[in-house]
Amino acid sequence: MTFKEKVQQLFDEQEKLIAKKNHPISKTNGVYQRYENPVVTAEHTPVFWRYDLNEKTNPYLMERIGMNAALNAGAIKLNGKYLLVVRVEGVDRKSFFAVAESPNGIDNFRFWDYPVTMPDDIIPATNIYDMRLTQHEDGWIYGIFCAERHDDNAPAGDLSSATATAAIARTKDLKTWERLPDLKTRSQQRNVVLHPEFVNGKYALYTRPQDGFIDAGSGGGIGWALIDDMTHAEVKEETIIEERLYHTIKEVKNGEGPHPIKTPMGWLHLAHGVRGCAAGLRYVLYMYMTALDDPTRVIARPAGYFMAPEGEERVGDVSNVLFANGWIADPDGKVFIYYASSDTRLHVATSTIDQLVDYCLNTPEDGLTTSHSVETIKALIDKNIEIMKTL
Ligand code: M1P
Repeated sequence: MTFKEKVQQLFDEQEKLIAKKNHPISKTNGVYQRYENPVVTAEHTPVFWRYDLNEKTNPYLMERIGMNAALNAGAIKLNGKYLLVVRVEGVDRKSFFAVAESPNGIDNFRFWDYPVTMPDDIIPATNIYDMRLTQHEDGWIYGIFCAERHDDNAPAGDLSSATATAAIARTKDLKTWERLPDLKTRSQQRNVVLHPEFVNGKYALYTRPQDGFIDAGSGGGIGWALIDDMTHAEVKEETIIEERLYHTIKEVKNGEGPHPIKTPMGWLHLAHGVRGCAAGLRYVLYMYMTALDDPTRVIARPAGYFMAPEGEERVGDVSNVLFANGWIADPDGKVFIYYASSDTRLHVATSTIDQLVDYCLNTPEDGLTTSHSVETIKALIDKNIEIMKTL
């Protein structure tokens, strides 16, 4: 094969991958629908990001810049297109943002030609990732993401200790970004999300206070803070609205996913919960709802997880993880949930606002003990035994 033919083959294979139709899998639990193929993987990143296509400088047609994973994406619909701000991680372990665009939200995701140039003019970070996008009623699209830096207070020789802060940028088109100062808080923060509306005339943030880079420690769960000015954002007061609890799926940590969706019945929230087990940490997705007139008041807490890793989703760079920081609600009520599995690849699941509200309002709460769980199951059996007689 000539060099030119080999290059053509690379492009052809990638085109086949991108154009592959994505079909719903036959199994569903009535709440959401999974799809056969991941929507974005490292292989979806353009060939011309990875290969030097000049025969003179790359006679063996080697991949010069490897991509390791494509995961945790913020999501937004703009001008009729489904857009993901994907966390792409290179083989050098650095994550960066890149926009992938699809006409239908479930397949044909194609990266824009260049990754995002995120201004680094405030305090440079070593690594950035996991952007939550919010089209705020002030007219800007905000991206809040984690900025990771080495912890210079760590003992000499400790090259692993790091700090996590919430970095903030805003844009109108996902192309040009204005970087704003990182969020000022007393503790480290990850999983910070901007609520789409003003509350009492202020910006409102979902926070996730944590003692260390990994350890939530005394951080009690998902917090809430009102902010005067996003250009100098500072958390002066933070209240926990969605707690971590013993022997639940969110015992070790939790964190807000994308910003909540407004429905006539309340705000729909998607979050992740983490528990420890012999295999390490297990990350699952869960949902809750808050009141329309007071987004800090939880009105529905369905027990347990909404989605957990299944099949190939269980295995990857960080196995046993589902993580979501992007979803899109269409005007007809269809909801596209973009979730990453095992910090490796990105998938979509679809549902509707009606189904998700029904799930939240009618799934029993976690009674927090085995006895309560058994009583809840027995109540359903009693009801069903009567129904089954009529079938
Ligand atoms: O590895 C799983 C996830 O771990 C972190 O999430 P959290 O801050 O809730 O522990 C993040 O690094 C996230 O990117 C990653 O997917």
